[in-house]
Amino acid sequence: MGCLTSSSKEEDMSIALQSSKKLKIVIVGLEGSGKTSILQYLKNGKFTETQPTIGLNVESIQFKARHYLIFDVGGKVRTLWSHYYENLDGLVFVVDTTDQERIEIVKNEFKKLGSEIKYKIVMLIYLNKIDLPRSSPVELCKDIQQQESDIVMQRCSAKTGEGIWEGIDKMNKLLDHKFQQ
Ligand SMILES: Nc1nc2c(ncn2[C@@H]2O[C@H](COP(=O)(O)OP(=O)(O)O)[C@@H](O)[C@H]2O)c(=O)[nH]1
Ligand SMILES: [Mg+2]
Repeated sequence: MGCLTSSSKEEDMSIALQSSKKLKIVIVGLEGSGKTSILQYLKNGKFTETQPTIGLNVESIQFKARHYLIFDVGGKVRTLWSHYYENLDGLVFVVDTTDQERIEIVKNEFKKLGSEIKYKIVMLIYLNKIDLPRSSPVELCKDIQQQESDIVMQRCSAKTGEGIWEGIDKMNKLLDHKFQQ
């Protein structure tokens, strides 16, 4: 028969408590990187053609015992991203691995996150579009502020679904650690 120690009971209790509330996640990334496609995949379990996002998409999704409220902020006006950075439980940063032309912009935007988000954050970086032959490896350097944060990376394709659930699972595990502390 299984036996829980008091500390694991407390851990289970704290996970159960925060599972019942919706966790706020924001997806950012350059326009066309695949943010809405990833969100649609998470919502519908399959790829759906997207329209350019004007303003904001918000979806509520459940993964394991956790409820996420995910904000997909249009990539065109990048200064708007920071309006969503308050009280975040996690941030998803999407990179188009086929877009070599804008890779320097991606690197700068990633670094900027470090100075704009002033607290330790759980972050998932999706390296998207790996189904395409021109997909190449991407390296991102952390800003000093980001050294503190918990960051995981996942190669993925919103077209085939490869890596999409693995990414959320990695972020979910980081959140388990965060709420156990
Ligand atoms: N081949 C491929 N195309 C993708 C992938 N993710 C997104 N796309 C396409 O890239 C374009 C932009 O995607 P979208 O999700 O609207 O990007 P957003 O502007 O970041 O929301 C669309 O034509 C998508 O079908 C992917 O993983 N593989
Ligand atoms: Mg979009």
